Amino acid sequence: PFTPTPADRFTFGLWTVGWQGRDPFGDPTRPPLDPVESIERLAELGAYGITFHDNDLVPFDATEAQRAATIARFRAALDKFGLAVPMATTNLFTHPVFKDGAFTANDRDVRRYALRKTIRNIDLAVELGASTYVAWGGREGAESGAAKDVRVALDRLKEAFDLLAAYVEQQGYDIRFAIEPKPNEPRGDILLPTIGHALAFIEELENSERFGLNPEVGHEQMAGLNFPHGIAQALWHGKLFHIDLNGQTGPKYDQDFRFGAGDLRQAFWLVDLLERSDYRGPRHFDFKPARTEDFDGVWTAAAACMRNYLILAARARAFREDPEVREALRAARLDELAVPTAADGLAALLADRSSFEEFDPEEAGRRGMAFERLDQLALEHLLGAR
Ligand code: 3MF
Ligand code: MG
Ligand code: MG
Ligand code: MG
Repeated sequence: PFTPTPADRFTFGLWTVGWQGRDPFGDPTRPPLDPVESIERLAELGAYGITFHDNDLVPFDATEAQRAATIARFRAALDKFGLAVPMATTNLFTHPVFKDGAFTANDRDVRRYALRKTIRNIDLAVELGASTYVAWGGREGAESGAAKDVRVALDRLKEAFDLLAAYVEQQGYDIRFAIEPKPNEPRGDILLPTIGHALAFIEELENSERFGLNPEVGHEQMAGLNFPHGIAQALWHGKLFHIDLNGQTGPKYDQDFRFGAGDLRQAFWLVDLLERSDYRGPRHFDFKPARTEDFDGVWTAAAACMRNYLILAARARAFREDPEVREALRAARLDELAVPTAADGLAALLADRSSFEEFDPEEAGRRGMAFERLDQLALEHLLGAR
């Protein structure tokens, strides 16, 4: 029952299963993985699509001829195994040229190069059928105070996104941008550190309807934030364009565990939220198979990401359908939260003596909220005890 099919819209980054296990303290533990093999294996496992940074597919120093041949071979494999490319993104972080950032590098020529590199890959993304272009500004930040004038850097970031939007408008491309917030790593502090910062920034862009978010589970949790709450607010603003699913155990380095590992309770509430929302985009996994693993472990972890999502969706459904839960939700007055506070209007509120003069805060303060019972029911569903 927990076997994924393309209808589930599960997607993986080429850089996830292809991660070789290089970390700040250790060399790679796995050889490179051919993107064509990733396509074949992910299709076998029931995935819907694959995503990539330009340089996950085409090496940074490839010639024009090598680039064309690589893309042709990749496209043939997509057709053969039936995988889609719903999203693509740019690597603006690996090469030393981006050590001080891309769109906000102090060096102007680096900023111009970063825009051209991005535009070139947007063309490829659209050619391959992508409708979302992700922008993670991993190097847009600083380790020290005077090195980056943050207000001016935000001007440059806005300028970059305004130019990219102008480009896709001019080309008539049907593609939207999804900004991915992250608080730190690899920079000491990164610009647009959380969902909230990014939502506020987007409103300042020329073409703000074209911009939304690609939040990642672990990134918000690195900042100690509640990921399902962040996603709920992104949905509320109509700005959840894409999502990076993975696992994290609290404020640590970016762990990128397989989905379901890490904070399992937040994973449960996240799936409960997504499945009841109007989000119809891919369920995209941005995880790193642990560097202890060989390729068997890589494919086990990839399959587990999808399986865990489906298990959590089934657990969340059972929770919502349980008559005792429905009763507990009423006891916790969730239906009352859905009633507008003053649909009778401000004048009626001011004239309503029962709302203030005759209101008994002592009595209201004694009412139990019955949240513990509700949460225990959720925990028992999550644990499979109901
Ligand atoms: C880093 C990330 C990135 C982004 C990617 C865009 C390398 O922590 O999460 O992965 O997700 O650049 O999708
Ligand atoms: Mg990440
Ligand atoms: Mg991560
Ligand atoms: Mg990510």
